Amino acid sequence: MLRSTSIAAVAVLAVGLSACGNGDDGGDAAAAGGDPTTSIEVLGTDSLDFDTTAFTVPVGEEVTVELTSEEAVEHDFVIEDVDGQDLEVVHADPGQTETGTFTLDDTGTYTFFCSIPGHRQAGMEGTLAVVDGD
Ligand SMILES: [Cu+2]
Repeated sequence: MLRSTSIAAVAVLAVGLSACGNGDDGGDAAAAGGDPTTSIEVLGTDSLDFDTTAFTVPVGEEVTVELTSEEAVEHDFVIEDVDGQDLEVVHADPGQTETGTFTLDDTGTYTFFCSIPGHRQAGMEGTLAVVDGD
């Protein structure tokens, strides 16, 4: 009797854990990219990196992206597959800071990248988590 009771308890615990994992995408994303923000600042470096590669933004709200390109190389900030198309938010020439905006109407995890040829392949991409603002 004792044995079957503890097996049942383990089963309940396992169900609880997996339910939590399935419903917690927003929480995981927030942990990766911090609290939701409507103001993103990102630096594209001359060595073909973004200085920050994870952001969390609220769904349905306008988000401002301030992109700075370091001295020698131009960069842009493109969100992959927004309603089936890549969305270019902002482009900055070398040494310039430019601002663009976007609004995403569906929660989920998107990928952003730099579309200048070769840059994404060099590592210029990151994760954009879109979460319920609450
Ligand atoms: Cu770039």
